[in-house]
Parts: sequence; structure tokens; C-alpha cells
Amino acid sequence: MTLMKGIVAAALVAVATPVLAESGTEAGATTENYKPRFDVWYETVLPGERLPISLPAGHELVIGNDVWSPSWRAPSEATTLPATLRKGGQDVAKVNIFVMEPISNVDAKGWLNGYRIGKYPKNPPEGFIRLDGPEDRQHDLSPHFKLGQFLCKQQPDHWPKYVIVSQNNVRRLEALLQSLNEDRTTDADTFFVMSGFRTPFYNSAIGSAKFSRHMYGDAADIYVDYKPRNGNMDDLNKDGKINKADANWLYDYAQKLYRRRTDLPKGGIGSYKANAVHGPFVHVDGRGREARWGR
Ligand SMILES: [Ca+2]
Ligand SMILES: [Ca+2]
Repeated sequence: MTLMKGIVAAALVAVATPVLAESGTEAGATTENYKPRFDVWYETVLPGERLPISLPAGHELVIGNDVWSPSWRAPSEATTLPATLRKGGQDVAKVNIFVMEPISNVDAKGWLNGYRIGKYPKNPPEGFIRLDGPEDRQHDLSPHFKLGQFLCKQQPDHWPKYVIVSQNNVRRLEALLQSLNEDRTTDADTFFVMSGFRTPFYNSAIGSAKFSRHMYGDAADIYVDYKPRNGNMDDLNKDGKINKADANWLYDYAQKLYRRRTDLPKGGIGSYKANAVHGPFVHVDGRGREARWGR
């Protein structure tokens, strides 16, 4: 799907009616008349749990070989179930349903099937999306973001890997990308995500903030890398140079956009200059209150 078609479709779907609770599995909260946020979307559920939704009249959710009903329960093992929301025989949305590996499977030393999670200093998540091999990186989260973009940089050759990506994180990134495209700043079809999820082990190893939102999949360090696609930030402020001013330009743009988008939870924005190992980038997160730095 082209970016603009995706955006138009996404905008149509995003005018939405209530959606599933962001955690996907919040006890007690059933989402009436479920609609995905975008025409490509995802949900998470723990093994053996129900999806707390009801479907609008005339819709069906086809999950693998099953048709969803209120008594549907996720399988007992972590896996990915591609699902299609249909109305009157037409596909309305593609939804990946990630059956998570529960955090209770992490052993006493902080390992999960050979992948080092570490220990959460507080508020451990309920589980992790599991990737069994490199091909699982291609699973779609939304029209312009894939699961593999958010992986922690540790243990590159080890599988399975585990990741958390919050729906609000993806919504923030989609909103920013869509707005930049509408404003003709870029034709980029995604952001380069320099850092998405970090396990507590990795977060601690790189000396990051103790309660970093990266550990909850609710933060992303990003830049626009489209013209040229060379692993570095593009010249967003069009001054012929690639430097901190381009990160600042994206920071200012994100700040204005997120102030308007009151439907997105408040969060942090930070601007960073290049160093020996990376170019300029911007951090965005959903910590629940405004935080600003680096500008
Ligand atoms: Ca570039
Ligand atoms: Ca520039």
C-alpha cells in the first residue's frame, strides 16, 4: 500500500468509535463496537484469555481458521495470529493478534528462553510479544511500522526475541509521519527507529534512565531517513546541512502536533545531536505528562 493511500484509509478508520483498551487485555473493560485504530493494526492478549471486545453489527473477525465469538480464547502458547476484520464480505482491516509470553515465564535470573530481560524496577508489564525467527520482524503493527523496527539491540543472533510496543507509541509515530507527509516535508513511508523497546537489562547496561519508557515499549528514538536513505537524518530544515538543527526542527514540529492531538497521551520529547555512533535524532514517549529536553 502506498503511503498516501494508507493515510487516507487510516484517517477514515481513525475517525473512530471507541477502541480496545490500549493494553488489549485490561480486565473488565469491554470495547463495544470494536474498530482498529488503522486499517492495519494489532492487539495483544495473554494465552488463554479473551479479547475484550464486541463487534459492530455485520462485522466478523476472522482469526486464522476461526471466526471470533465472545467465547473465543487465545491459544495457550505465545504466537502471532493474523486476523481480518470483515464487513459484508469485504476486508475492513488487517489485525495481527499477538498472543504474548507472560512475564511469569521469565526465570528468577531474568532470562526468558535464553533472551535476557532483566528485572523491572517497578510496574512489570504483563507479557512480551514473541518473535520466533527473523521473518517475524515483518509483522505489521500499523500502516507504516513493523514489529522488527522496535527490537532491542541486544543478542542480535538469538531467537526467540521478545518485544513490547505500546499502541500509543505507534499512534504517536503514525500521527507524526502522516502530518509530515501532508505538509510535504517528506515522502518517507516510515521513520528510522534507532531505539524502540529496551529490556531492563539493556536499558541498565547503556546507563539509561531507571524508569525509561523504552522498557515499556512506549518510547522511540527516531529520525526521518528517506532522501537520501543513508542511515542518517534527512535535511528537514533544508539548509544543506545535516546536524542538530534538523533534530530541533523535528522536535518543534512534534511539539506543535502533539499539543493539538489531545487524543494522544502527554509525553516527552527530546532533541539529540550527532555523536560518534549515531546522527541527530528525536526521542518521543508517552510518560503521561509533558517533558521536554535537549532543545
Ligand atoms: Ca537520510
Ligand atoms: Ca539541515
